[in-house]
Amino acid sequence: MKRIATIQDISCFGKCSITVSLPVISAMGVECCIVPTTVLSTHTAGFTGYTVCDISDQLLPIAEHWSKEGITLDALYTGYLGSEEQIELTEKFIELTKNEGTMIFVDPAMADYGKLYPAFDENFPKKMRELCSLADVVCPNITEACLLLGREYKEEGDYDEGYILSLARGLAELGAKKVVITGVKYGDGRHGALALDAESGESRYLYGEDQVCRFHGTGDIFSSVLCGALVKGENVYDATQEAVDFTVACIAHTAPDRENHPYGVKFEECLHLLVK
Ligand code: PXL
Repeated sequence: MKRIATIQDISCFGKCSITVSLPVISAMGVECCIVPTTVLSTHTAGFTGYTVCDISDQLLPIAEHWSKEGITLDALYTGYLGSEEQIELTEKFIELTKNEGTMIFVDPAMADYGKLYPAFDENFPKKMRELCSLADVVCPNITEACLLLGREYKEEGDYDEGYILSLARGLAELGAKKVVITGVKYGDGRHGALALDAESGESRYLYGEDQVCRFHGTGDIFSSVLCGALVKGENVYDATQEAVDFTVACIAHTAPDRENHPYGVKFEECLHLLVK
């Protein structure tokens, strides 16, 4: 059985980060060890007045204990990190716990629709870029890719395939062997992700059925499936297709009930699709 440790926050309500990654990765038959950085009452996008308790002072004691116990990891998967200090602690965590063969998977969750999430200032992407340079795999959306590279953000309808590929190549230059750009939508109904295998230089688009509705937390669902599939030995194209298909299935399942479920997808009722 493969083992992933994921370093992210716990948003008690709102279906994102650890409350998504743990069930998704478990359903894939992969052990998921959680390393919570912060406990929030809700996520920060679309809620106000949420509580925040930073518990990242536990990161290094956890890492030191794990390495003393000889705990080995097939992957370290990082998601939303609440501050530059948390990124620094995460880098130290990786250094202390990775061994030969540990895949470092970074989802630089910090922005969407052309904007940083409310908790971050403009210096944050530079720090996230440093974490990305330690990664074997990165999977940003288009906004995150632009912020990481200091490139101009282009809206849906304004970009072409050359633009998306140049973002992926720019990120590969930071060091990642595999880059997956999520949330790519062309006006003709093609909607999915671009996967670049930097070692071979090949890239491929993986598409799913175009969805009109957008839900928060789907990026975390996508990266959890992608990380799980890669750890299980799938190539980056098959793994990306699996992530696209599952994310689309969750959105399509939830869209008719959006009124009752505006805050996230009903992924629980789709988990059986991941069980093999
Ligand atoms: O889904 C990413 C995410 C995770 N955790 C928290 C968030 C967000 C996005 O806004 O606020 C706390």
